[in-house]
Amino acid sequence: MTRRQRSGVIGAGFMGEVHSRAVRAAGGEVTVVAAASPGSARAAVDRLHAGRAAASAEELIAAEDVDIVHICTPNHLHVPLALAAIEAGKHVICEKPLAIDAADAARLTDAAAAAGVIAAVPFVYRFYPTVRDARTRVQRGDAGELRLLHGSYLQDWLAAPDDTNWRVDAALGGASRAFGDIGVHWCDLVEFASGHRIARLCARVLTTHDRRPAPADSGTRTGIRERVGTEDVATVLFETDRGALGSVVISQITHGRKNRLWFSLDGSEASLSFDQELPDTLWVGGRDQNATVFRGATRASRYDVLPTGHPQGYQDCFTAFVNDVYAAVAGDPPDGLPTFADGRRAAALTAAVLDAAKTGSWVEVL
Ligand code: NAI
Ligand code: SOE
Repeated sequence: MTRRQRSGVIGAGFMGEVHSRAVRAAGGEVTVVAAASPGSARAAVDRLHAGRAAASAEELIAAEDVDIVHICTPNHLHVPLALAAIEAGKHVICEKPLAIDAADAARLTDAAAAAGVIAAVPFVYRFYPTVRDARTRVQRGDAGELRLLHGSYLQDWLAAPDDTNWRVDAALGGASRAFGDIGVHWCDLVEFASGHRIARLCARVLTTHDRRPAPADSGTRTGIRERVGTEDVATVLFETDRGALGSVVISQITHGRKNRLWFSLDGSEASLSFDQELPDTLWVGGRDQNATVFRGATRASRYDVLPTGHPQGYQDCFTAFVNDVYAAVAGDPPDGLPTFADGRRAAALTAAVLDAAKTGSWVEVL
């Protein structure tokens, strides 16, 4: 019998919990957890169903009973922790954004390749079966030639002036917030489903609240209102390497929209549209009739784990992602696994958006 994969989870917030549930559902075990302090790691052991707490992230990385290091911390810690894990010869799952600087993302990608470890980034929206269905339809030619790729990723959790989080602070989250935090998911998903690559873009960004309370994790006193250096909104116009046009609106201040990642791929024969808040269906638009296609109705994939009509969701995507990481570790990397190369691509897109917004020019995505 093969041994269960042993995961070590660094960071015990929203993602630490989601990763831990996914590890268990994928048949692995969380042997060790590390958090911001030894005390918060001990407090997280039961919540994450972990074997034990490590006193620090470094101790977890060095632990003999950790095969895969999951980095679920604020963004500024991703590079040093991922590098340490790679140097220790561990497989790594590092949360997005892989790095808050494009050069660092490239350095990490090269280091992982040189070490020969599995290095993945949870662009998990790829794991909705309806997204895979859209991708298959595009590859099969059902939509014809794609001409227009468009959509939005809208949230409202930072809509009020008193809303705050470590992501607001550029030193912890990166110089781009709305695009770097959620715009990268949209671009990854649309490039994945369409097969196109964003070749050049122009962009505008907007900061709607110029001061917000300092987040607790920033090391400054909570309650003090600090100047905000990161954007709440980004709009991007782009052209792809295969001649399509596109646009996307990214916002964290749109009242009523919680996690509305929506895209439409418009081709010469059909349009395909996906909404993350209603992920069990894919909309297929035709000249004479439209169809709402249920997940699993026409072609069940390995990602369909429940019968049609029993909704699958976000946590299922994470389970599928960890499952595929485990398959890659076992020597059989599945098609579509998001890797550090995809994290590097996201960092390049983020750098291009910031550059385009600053200069007001079209920017080539490197
Ligand atoms: P969070 O604020 O809920 O949790 C962050 C955790 O990191 C906290 O438990 C904090 O105590 C811990 N931490 C802080 N400093 C640490 C240190 N030095 N060592 C160990 N732990 C430390 O944040 P959340 O939402 O869980 O985000 C974490 C990461 O996951 C971010 O990079 C974010 O961009 C990414 N994320 C990705 C998602 C996806 O769909 N792939 C969804 C949500 C977040
Ligand atoms: C907050 O905007 C957040 O949790 C992002 O950090 C995630 O990447 C996104 O999947 C959901 O929203």
